[in-house]
Amino acid sequence: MSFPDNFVWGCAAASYQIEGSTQDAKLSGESVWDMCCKKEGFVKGGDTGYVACDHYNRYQTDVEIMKSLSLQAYRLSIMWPRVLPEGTGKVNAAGMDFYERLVDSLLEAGIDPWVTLFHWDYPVALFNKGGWLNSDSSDWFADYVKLVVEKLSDRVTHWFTLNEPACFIGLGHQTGNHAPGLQLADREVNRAWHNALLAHGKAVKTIREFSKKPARIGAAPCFLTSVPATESQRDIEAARQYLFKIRDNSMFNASWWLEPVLSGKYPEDGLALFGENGPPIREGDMDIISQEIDFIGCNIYHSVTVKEDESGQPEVVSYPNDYPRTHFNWPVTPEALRWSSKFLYERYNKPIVITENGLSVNDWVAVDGEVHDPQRIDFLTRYISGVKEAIKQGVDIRGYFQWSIMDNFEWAEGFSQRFGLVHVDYNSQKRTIKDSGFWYKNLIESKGSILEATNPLQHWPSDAGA
Ligand code: GCO
Repeated sequence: MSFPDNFVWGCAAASYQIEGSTQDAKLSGESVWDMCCKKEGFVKGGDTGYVACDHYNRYQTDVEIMKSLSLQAYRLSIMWPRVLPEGTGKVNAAGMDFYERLVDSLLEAGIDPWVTLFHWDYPVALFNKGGWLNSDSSDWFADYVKLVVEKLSDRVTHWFTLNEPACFIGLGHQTGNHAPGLQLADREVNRAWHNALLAHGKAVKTIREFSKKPARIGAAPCFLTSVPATESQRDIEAARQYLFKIRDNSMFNASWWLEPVLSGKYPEDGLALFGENGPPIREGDMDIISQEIDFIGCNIYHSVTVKEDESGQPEVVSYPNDYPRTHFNWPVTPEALRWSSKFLYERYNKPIVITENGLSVNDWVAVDGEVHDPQRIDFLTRYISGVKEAIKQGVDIRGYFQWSIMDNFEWAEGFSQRFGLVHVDYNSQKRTIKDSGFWYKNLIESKGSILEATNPLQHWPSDAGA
């Protein structure tokens, strides 16, 4: 079996991580990431996104590289304060023009732009008015979305609302290690969360209402995913239960986002856990939040492994010290995409798009001038084989977006984590396509069939200590 003919092969990146020119003379407003980059100790080594990959000035070169790699689609995001420096009101025409030119170049190169409306670069001007805690915040977002949709929807047909609320609310407003760096109590965190859910729903409505072409809309959440320790029915059920239950007050519980969006209600176990610190739900809110979407985007990098314990409950199996890990120290769990997509599809019956997947490797330009990254090729081979397996078992997966087309600014980790298929020298801005980039090109051109030549063990290492 190969991948379906209409399966979409792409790469992803995000505005703040690659564009640079964030606080430039071109009238962009600041984002909360610009704000936090100035705080000592916030980002490793004092790195900032002020220049990053200078994609704002070099986007044509980057689109040429994407074309040379035969990408069919590219998932980009729009920097809200670049187009609306104050978050609302006056438009920065030069900023909007940048995205128009980028979209046009992609289309000329035969690459379909899939646009994420918010990937964490929140306008400081709105943060100063309370940001996601302000009850107007979902309307601010909807107004911004309307502007973008009016400008781009004659050419863009695939949209994502918010990227990873678990990160920008959970890490941004609860643990504080992402921008805007707040550590709030559960009640406030849930208020921000609820406003983000409303923003998602209003964005979906806005896209449907104003899009010039029929739009396909998804969300791109992230959450803690799980894989079963063995293929036994009991471990599979344990992994499924673990995925969907609310385990603690973290925003990384899958159901805390998915249930409101896809079922129109918060999960009971979460409401019970938070009690009076739960989200401030007003009449009508859940209808707004649960607007019909066309697919679920999955940003998945790794999973916990779960088995059924003696009392029949899910139990997390710990990874031994010698377990394979990426440069980020994330465990390599080849079955993550296979099981997560299957569990989600069985529960919600919505098409799935893998919107992010990849790994960081501390790779460098070798003496021969090339970048050899066999671990990335191996990782992608294993994970994408899991996608193939899921499709074979009937899961409706429409596309795969590797994270990321190029090395970039990895948030609080600065430039210390390289996720790209293309190496970036941040001093010279030289781009070097890595071995994995050429491999991915072959994968796309063969419609995934080069995977047939390999037979990656799905259970790897064989028993994860189970
Ligand atoms: C994410 C982010 C990306 C990260 C990537 C690697 O959506 O978490 O979208 O911005 O760079 O996930 O950590």
